Amino acid sequence: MQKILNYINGKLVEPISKNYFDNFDPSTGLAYSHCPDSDERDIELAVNAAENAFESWSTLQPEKRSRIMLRIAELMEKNLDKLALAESIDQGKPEWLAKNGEIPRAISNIHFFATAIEHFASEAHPMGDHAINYTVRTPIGTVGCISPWNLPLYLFTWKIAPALAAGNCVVAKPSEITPMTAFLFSEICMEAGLPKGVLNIVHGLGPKVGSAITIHQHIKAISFTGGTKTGAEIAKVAAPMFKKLSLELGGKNANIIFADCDFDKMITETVRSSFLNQGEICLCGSRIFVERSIYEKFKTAFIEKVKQQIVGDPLDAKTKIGAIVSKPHFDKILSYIELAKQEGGAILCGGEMTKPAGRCENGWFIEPTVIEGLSYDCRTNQEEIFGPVVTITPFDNEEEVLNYANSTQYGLASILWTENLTRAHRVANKIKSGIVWINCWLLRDLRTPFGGMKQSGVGREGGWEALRFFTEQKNVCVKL
Ligand code: TXE
Repeated sequence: MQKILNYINGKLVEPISKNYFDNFDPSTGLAYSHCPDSDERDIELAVNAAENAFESWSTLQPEKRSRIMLRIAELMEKNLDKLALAESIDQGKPEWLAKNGEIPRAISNIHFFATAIEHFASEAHPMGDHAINYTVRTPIGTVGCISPWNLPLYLFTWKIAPALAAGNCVVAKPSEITPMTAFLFSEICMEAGLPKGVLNIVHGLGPKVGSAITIHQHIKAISFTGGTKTGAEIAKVAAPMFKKLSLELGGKNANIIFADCDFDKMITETVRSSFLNQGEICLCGSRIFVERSIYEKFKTAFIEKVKQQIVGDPLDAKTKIGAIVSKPHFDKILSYIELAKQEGGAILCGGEMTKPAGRCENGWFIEPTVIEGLSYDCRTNQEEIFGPVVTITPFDNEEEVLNYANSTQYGLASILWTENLTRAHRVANKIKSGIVWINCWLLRDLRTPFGGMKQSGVGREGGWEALRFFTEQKNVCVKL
């Protein structure tokens, strides 16, 4: 079985403990590689390597850092098929999705920040002919990036790219559930000539490796994407140490459908926003609210389309919904379907695990599930399920649906479907989420701020926001 290795100080190395745990292919339910079970000693090595590399990396001219990062992006492009296949096997997502969506986006992340840093400017505030202030932005030092399992390389690169471009050295921890593409990425960094110690990737369990990053004195900032509970644990440790924190946490997003929407476009996109990547995207619209006058029409058309979604082998081009990432997560989703039934929900389609024939018969698959008849404030409608499960609920007016939409502890994203321009802006203005999509979903411009309100997180990623997060500012006031 293939052994994944840590990437520390420019080399692929075993964890100090020499311990590994199994890494599973969710489509077969079988272990297929070994992941390092690293601990705080490996983090110590990684932090030392990062500290040693910092002086030369942070003082390298931005265009030189940019050139190395662009070389990484080129090599990722060259390895697109290999990375996509690895992501699909490791995560369970359809290979076509990894190949057409996520890996290209991971490449864009590197490319985007590699070029952005060449245009990153600072501000000056002249005080007439009396004095001038200028603000310098400098890299922070060693920073920690902790990423999740749902979009493994995509979210990993989304964090490390701005951190590196800004001149920081990084200690990164991919999810232990999906470590493979970060490992392949470390090989690419070596081939691209990234100086040793600039990026260090330490694999292992969250409570061991993740918390060793969080607590380390020399790690000055932490960028984290994952569950809200984990985010709170990280904040508890990091805040009293005065670390900079960017937390991208869970979501329970509303998809609000008004009767005056473009119905066909809305149905197609709503299937996507419900079930893409098995519903394991923090931006999925898992609570669907439909204006009562089109509720029955919506229900019929939606269920018909959902039933056409093929659940099966992620490597099969016809598959729309692949495997659920891990056995514990599979069990968690099924337990929420049970909860929905107990809460009085009616399962309109799906609701069961499924076993595709052949190679995937022991994999972790769940049918796309649509539930109705639940109150907006029940647990099924308030807690993040993070799987192929949506609820549908009718509403009568704007005020009512805004109350439903804003009722959760989360505030990451929302989706609105209406052809009424005034209504679109009015509702967008009142909705409490960091991102609002009107008549579309997951249309992303990397320059825009990305992040959530309430318990969906703290801070924003993307564009200048990310480069600002990964730099310290200093104001210099000169008397003229
Ligand atoms: O995520 P965790 P889990 C949600 C989703 C899911 C739930 C739990 O609802 O069901 O979170 O998923 C590392 N200190 N999202 O448990 O644990 C961990 O190793 C430092 C939403 O798998 O938050 C991994 O690298 N780090 C989400 C990362 O944190 C720790 C994406 C995320 O894992 C740690 C994933 C600790 N104490 C899950 N414990 C999104 N918003 O996109 C774990 N980690």
